[in-house]
Amino acid sequence: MFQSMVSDGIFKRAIDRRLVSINTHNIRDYTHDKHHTVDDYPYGGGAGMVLKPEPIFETVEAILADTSGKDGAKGTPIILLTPQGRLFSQQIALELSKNSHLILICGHYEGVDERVREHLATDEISIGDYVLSGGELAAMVVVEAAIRLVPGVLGSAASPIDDSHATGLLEYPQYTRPPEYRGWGVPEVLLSGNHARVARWHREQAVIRTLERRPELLAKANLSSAEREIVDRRQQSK
Ligand code: JD8
Repeated sequence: MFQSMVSDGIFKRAIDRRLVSINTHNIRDYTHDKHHTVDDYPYGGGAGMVLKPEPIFETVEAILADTSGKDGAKGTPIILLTPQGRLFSQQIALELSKNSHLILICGHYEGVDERVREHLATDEISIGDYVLSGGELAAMVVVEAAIRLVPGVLGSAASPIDDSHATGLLEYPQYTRPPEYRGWGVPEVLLSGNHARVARWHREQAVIRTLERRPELLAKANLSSAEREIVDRRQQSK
């Protein structure tokens, strides 16, 4: 699964330029028995299996031993992906992006022995309130959101500072040619060539769209007093 992240797109470019690297480690390689056992029955009974602590501790300790000499490796976050973790956000992605190293632990199908949370993980993250079969996709979401905030990864064209959720607002509506499609036009202001008017319209549309779809985001957004007035006026007329 992780191979798909590194084999194309902006990450391949970032990896080729040595801005970032992604390594995967199989806990099965850190077992000592003939069957490479990574799971066992839950104490006290119940459905399913539980990932044993030893292979997870030994995998993470091997990674830490390998990175301990490197710059910034001290205090490397050890993140367990779990539905019980704190809810992932752009703010958390930004915090994580400032670390030189991150270790993510993802189980598949099974739960993880509680001692991994208690004595190994430094952080527990969930990517949302829905059920996945494993932590891999969640780890990929966290890695993707954090990596694109590493300086230089996106190049100069796209700035993550302007991203929706970085501004705290949803994106404004976008259009491209043709100017009329099946009778549906493009807002006149976008064809006007007046950059100041266009910029005002973008910002206003972002505020209106956020108000209509995700009003709870507006509490944290940085709005000008004029923009606050747009919001207040619309909320009163409802
Ligand atoms: C890690 C195993 C599946 C856990 C039965 C089905 C995150 N937002 C999120 N939703 N789900 C996960 C997630 C699910 C996981 C694992 C993350 C490892 N499962 C199992 C035990 C109980 N379910 C997630 N982040």
